[in-house]
Amino acid sequence: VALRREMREALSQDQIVPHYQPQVCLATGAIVGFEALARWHHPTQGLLTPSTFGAVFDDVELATLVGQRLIRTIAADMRNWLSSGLSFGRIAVNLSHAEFTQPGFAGDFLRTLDEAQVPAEYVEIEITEKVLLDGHFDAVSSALETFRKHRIKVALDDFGTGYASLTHLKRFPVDHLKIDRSFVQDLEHDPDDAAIVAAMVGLGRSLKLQITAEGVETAGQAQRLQGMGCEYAQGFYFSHPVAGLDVPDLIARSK
Ligand code: G
Ligand code: G
Ligand code: MN
Ligand code: NA
Repeated sequence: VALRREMREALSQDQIVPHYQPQVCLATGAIVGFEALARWHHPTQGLLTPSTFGAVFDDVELATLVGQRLIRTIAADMRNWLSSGLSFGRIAVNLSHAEFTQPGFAGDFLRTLDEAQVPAEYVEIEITEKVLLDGHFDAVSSALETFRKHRIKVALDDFGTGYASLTHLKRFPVDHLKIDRSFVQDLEHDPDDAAIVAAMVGLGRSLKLQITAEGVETAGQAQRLQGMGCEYAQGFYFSHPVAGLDVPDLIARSK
């Protein structure tokens, strides 16, 4: 209840903003896109990550309000970048199970992009297995179909951490697997983790999915991943998430 009041206040003061973390091609180092991550410019506590306010994404009303604000800001950022001729690749937007329960959600999302004159194909959505498990099978399926009809790619986030990951790959249309960072962090030292990641990469490749390893923090991890046939990566080794204003610089420096 306190969070609800605080979050409404935060939205009215424009304190909720997206930051952007690059996703890179391991072979070339080129930035192929960014993941948008919610941040709260808290008036007294500084810049907060969803570890402190992520509960908003579980509440239908708050998730919808915050989600709408974020997508509007992301669309405005993308419009600016497009207008200045910047090639930023694809922007991945995290969507929660709560947002999918709202009727008309996919249509509203698409309308926001359209109003900003941002082609939908520059956007990707990231969902976790929780979205797929939530019992709203028909609503989720039809939203995903709508997104994909507009050439929005669907990424499965935190891949490997759920209990039925393989079933989901069969039942839902997914384009992109994001290997959870819990498997990546000890990759160089734990042979079991290395075997698991190699298997996930092999699975993704045989299903012709894009594969991105998350949470890459060292050159050694990047090298091992590339050796396993993983094409893309994201993590502090390449860059922390940055404010929208810093995205053009980051792209310029990566060239
Ligand atoms: O940025 P950080 O690592 O703190 O993000 C923590 C978690 O919060 C991640 O799992 C991420 O997917 C989730 N998250 C970040 N931004 C958003 C958002 O805009 N919407 C939703 N639903 N989840 C988000
Ligand atoms: O669950 P999701 O993949 O959306 O989570 C992304 C979160 O992971 C963000 O909060 C981001 O800040 C964090 N993150 C991004 N790169 C790294 C990294 O290299 N190491 C660690 N520990 N966290 C990372
Ligand atoms: Mn994510
Ligand atoms: Na993840």
